[in-house]
Amino acid sequence: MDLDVQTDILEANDAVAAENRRRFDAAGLLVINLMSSPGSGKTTLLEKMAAALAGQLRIGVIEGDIATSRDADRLTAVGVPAVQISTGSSCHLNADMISNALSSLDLNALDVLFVENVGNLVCPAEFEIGEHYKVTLLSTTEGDEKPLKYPAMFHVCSAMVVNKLDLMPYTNFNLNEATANALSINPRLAVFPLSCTTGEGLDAWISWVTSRLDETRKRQK
Ligand SMILES: Nc1nc2c(ncn2[C@@H]2O[C@H](COP(=O)(O)OP(=O)(O)OP(=O)(O)O)[C@@H](O)[C@H]2O)c(=O)[nH]1
Ligand SMILES: [Mg+2]
Repeated sequence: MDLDVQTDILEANDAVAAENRRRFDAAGLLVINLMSSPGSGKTTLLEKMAAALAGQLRIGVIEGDIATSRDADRLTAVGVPAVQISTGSSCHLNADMISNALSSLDLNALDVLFVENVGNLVCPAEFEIGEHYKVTLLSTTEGDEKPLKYPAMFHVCSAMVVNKLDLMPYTNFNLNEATANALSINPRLAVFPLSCTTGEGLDAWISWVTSRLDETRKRQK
């Protein structure tokens, strides 16, 4: 019985996600769902991208948090149109929440919409929101075994950003081990080691995003 209820919830969510995707495609928009543990650096990465892409790509953000509008405020402060969803008790964003937030954004005025999901490596992986790509962040302070402990997250994503490379010398995090662990779950995962603090590795990540935009636009034609 419980299983049926869960299946119904996911099916209803998928139908709204498909409608969200139609809206994104009609607006010629690339949508990337960013997911990670709390504090891995999702909002910081968005701030860095906003600075790096200013004048080249128009980015917008939907922020999902249990409470506060602090992350949306951080992006608004650097000139990015940002909408905050406060989920209350929910540990993930769902397609309905995204659909409602879209009315606060001018989709035709954007090239890439990033959705920052609620910080955790579990439930956000289960819910489609209509995005084109799912991306996870793993930071060097979290442990290189995390892909093995939270396999669903790494399985559903197209890319993994390994953030906080600048802190690696002070931890026991092994980048090769983390990469091998993630690829053992998902061999197609693109891996981007970087540091939001020093800027090392940001270029490769940004070119992955711009390539996905080109590819998505071709499919949308
Ligand atoms: N040393 C270092 N600190 C970083 C880096 N990236 C982010 N931080 C710091 O990590 C902390 C958390 O970063 P956030 O960007 O708020 O993390 P988040 O994933 O958005 O967190 P939630 O929204 O709570 O899930 C902040 O103090 C950042 O300044 C990095 O590359 N190196
Ligand atoms: Mg954040």
